[in-house]
Amino acid sequence: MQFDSIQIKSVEESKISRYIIEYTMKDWLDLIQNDVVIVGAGPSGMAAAYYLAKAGLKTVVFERRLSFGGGIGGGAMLFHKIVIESPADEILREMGIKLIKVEEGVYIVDTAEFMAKLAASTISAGAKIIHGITVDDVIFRENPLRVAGVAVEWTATQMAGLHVDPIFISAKAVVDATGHDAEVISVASRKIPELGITIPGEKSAYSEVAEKLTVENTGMVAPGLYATGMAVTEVKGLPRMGPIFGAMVLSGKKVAEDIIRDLRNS
Ligand code: 48F
Repeated sequence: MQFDSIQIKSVEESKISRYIIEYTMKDWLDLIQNDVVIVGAGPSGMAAAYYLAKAGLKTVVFERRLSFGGGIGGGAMLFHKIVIESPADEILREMGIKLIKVEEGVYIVDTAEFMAKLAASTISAGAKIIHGITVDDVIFRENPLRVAGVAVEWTATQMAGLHVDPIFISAKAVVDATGHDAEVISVASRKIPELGITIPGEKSAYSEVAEKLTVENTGMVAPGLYATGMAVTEVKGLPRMGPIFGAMVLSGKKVAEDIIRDLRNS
């Protein structure tokens, strides 16, 4: 490319604005109804979205922040490495993420590579990730009782403390992948007591058992509402595990498989 004689297409400001607004609105109209809404673009939420989208389900991830990866970026006390154990290494290999073997079945990954390639794989699989959106409530239906979607608001609006009503997004399944606070399940438990959800809260660290328990307890917590990742530990009263992330992506894969099965059976 010759930069001294380069011909750059000129685009008027009004056209830039028109294209952005037109195509954003097209997306939002499409986002109103989904097979699956995932709340949180951390490791469990993105792994779930990756497998759901690969299975052909219409999947959107709403992420409060303007970034991907949730707790991956912070690594361990800001050290930029995370531990992955088998069989989660198979998921990372599928996404082209480099692993350094430190002992049989135990690996070290680079946080930046983990975040970037997990996000890229999720988007390439066909999931939509929308940033800067906070989910602050769910939609429910009676007879039969079920969660049927979420209420969304701009994160910026919430941060400004403005009194603004949200808009509603429908889904056959809603996944709480919000991490330690299990924000979506907490609000559903508080505002729809008929769902019968009680939240014991996460326990202190016990990594050796926490990984297996988190994956085993991943799944539906009420009709239409699922937990993955650290939200599982909060909702099921399980110990935390710290900067070892195998269970996060395995939990994402398990919740995806549960939803695929449940939607096929319904
Ligand atoms: O916290 P996060 O990474 O959740 P995770 O997938 O993984 C947990 C690990 O990172 C780590 C750990 C593993 O040993 O302990 O903490 O369970 O990602 C959660 C994402 O959800 C977003 C939040 O910004 C983060 O990126 N989030 C949280 N609440 C909301 C939300 C909400 N109400 N609406 C939208 N996004």
